[in-house]
Amino acid sequence: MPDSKFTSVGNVKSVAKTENTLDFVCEHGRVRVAVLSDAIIRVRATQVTDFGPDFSYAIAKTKWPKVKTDVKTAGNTVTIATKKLRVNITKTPLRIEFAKPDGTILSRADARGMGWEDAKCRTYRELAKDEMFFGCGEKTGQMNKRGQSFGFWNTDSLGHTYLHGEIYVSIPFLISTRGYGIFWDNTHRTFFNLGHGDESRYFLEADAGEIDYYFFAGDVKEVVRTYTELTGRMWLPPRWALGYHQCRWSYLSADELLDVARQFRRRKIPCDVLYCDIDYMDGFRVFTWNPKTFPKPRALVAKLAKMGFKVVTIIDPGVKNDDGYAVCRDGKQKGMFLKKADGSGWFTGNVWPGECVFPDFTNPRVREWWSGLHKDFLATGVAGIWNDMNEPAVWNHPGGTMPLDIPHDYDGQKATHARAHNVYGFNMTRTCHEALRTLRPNERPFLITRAAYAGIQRYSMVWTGDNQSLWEQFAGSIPECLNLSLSGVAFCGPDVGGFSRNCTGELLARWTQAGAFFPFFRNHSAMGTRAQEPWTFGKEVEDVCRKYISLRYQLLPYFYNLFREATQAGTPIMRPLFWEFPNDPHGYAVDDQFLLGPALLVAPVIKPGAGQRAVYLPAGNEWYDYWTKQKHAGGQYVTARAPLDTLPLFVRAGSILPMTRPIEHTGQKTDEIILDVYPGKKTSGYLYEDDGESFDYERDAYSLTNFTWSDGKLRVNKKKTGYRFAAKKYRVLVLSETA
Ligand code: MIG
Repeated sequence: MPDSKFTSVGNVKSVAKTENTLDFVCEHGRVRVAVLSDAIIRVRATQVTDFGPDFSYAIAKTKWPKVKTDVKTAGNTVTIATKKLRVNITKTPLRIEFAKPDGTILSRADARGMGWEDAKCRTYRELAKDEMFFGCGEKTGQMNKRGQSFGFWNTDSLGHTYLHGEIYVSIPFLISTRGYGIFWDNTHRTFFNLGHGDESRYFLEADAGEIDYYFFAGDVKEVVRTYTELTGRMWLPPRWALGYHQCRWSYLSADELLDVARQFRRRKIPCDVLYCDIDYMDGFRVFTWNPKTFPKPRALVAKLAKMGFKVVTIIDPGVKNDDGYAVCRDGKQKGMFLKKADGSGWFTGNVWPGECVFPDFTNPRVREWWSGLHKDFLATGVAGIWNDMNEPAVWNHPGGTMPLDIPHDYDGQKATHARAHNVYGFNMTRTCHEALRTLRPNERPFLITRAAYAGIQRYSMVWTGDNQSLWEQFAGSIPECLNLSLSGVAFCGPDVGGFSRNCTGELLARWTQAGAFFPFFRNHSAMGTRAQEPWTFGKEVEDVCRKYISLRYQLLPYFYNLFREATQAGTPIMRPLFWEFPNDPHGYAVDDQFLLGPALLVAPVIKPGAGQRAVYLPAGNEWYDYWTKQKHAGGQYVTARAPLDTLPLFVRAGSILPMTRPIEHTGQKTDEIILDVYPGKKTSGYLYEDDGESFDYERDAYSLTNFTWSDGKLRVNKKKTGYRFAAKKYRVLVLSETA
């Protein structure tokens, strides 16, 4: 038995109460249960005599207003009651049960409860018969994680498949369909077993450290809202980041990049962002440009800007170990890099530049220094930063990362890499975010990171790393991004077309169709694979790509609404069917379709050769086929026609989609909003507008307009009018209500 050495915390020996906290001294450790709000309970446990400092990189909100709590002891049980929860804690032995105020059980400890196995900490909980799990951050495989087990350990995983549990991002956050969620906040290697091998229980464990978890009571929406209240929410990205991005490892020179830009404009394929992957650097030295191939970065960026393109450049954590290189020399002088465990010198490891030293991003002093390095670099006018390899990937050490004993500052707490690993990339990208905010105080930053930990949404969007040009991985990107979206990271997406292996024309056409509806829309491919830009497979595929990239741009007002919703309540932009239709049980099983916001149902064609597909229309609403405008009842499968140029797409009856005429990049202004009306019992929509680039929206410089449609008439209700350049013209498109 893997758990034969497990020791639970045992019986309670004494209880003390302070404010909203109960402290239990147990036979084998201490347990602290704190009420943060009516719906959030924090549970900590330690096997040593006292708790460590209360510190977490993930948590954004540390001060909670006092909530009314009732604590009662009756016999063997202490009960904590809030407006939304009842926590029943039995004392011999200590077991925690969460229930609704009416007594309905939400979650109960398994007979083993929580405790220790050597350095490991673990909590066992009962698994209910009908329980399903979602969230868990960036995970491959099916959307419902019940019956699965996987680790959380940020891993550079080129060539990964659905069998790899540990990939780039660790967000140990679980959403249960039984009306609760759990965030397991431990940065050591973590492991979730969600009923794998034994369907009567699930368990969460970490290699070391304290048990520290947050229990959220509520339905899925409420759990995501409160989880993101605790770990923070994204800011509104610059509007251009919602456009189409084109990348390649690598465009090898300024001329090549300019050529790609010209192709987009000449072919009238909309695009906003071009990337410089690692080869723009001088020998892979971060913060430098290759003087031969990218001799005048400032001029290049300016030239592209004139054509309506932004440039995003990659920055890796590894600093070439070369004392002739200023970043390395300066960093060594100032003691910015990680040292070996025995103190005998810098820790070195190999990545792209050859032998490298690595900044300790868990040290505030190092973060400030690294942040400062962005100053000259950003003076080129580069618009955004891409952080890669920040798991961190280190090729020549076992496990492809640093030895676990490398010492880190961990914000003064001193920890080894075993504890710092999962927050290394988080802190790198956070540093870059802070640099952008400092250097460009009223400009919304754009960052893309590969590695992350819970709370990353405060600093960056996340793309899902090195996928492959395979149909199965295209299909897998739907549940992967849905779960990531439910885990606080609403702004996410895969490499469209697939990174490694060779894409085919059909796959690119289908993936671009679908990618147009993901929050992040970037085509990227690996060195050595065939070219994958939209025009590289001939006219038919190019036309399909143009059509859907254009549609994306026409839908930007709708997308922008959704991004704003994400900033406000952590609301996912792409949503599983059950987000909008929790009472339709079939929606929980559908992970080859998704909703974009409340109104659009996207059903990508994920099989080669398919000319049609079955689409499940959620119950409780009627749906219009976007292309034929034919109306269907919900709660059934329909067969959608899907020749190569047609992505099955449905609109919820009762929606008004705000759109614009086609544009080629977000710099092209349109002063007219097209309201595409799909009549239902009640028909409404809205439009959020601001300048798309500054933080003035936080100071009321935004407009919010509500629309309703009834009796053949549009009603406009201006709720907020803080944005001076809000659209003045609306054009209504409406289909006949009898269609
Ligand atoms: O070892 O920078 O996931 O997007 O093109 C490969 C080169 C390093 C991995 C990233 C990929 C990027 C590539 N990088």
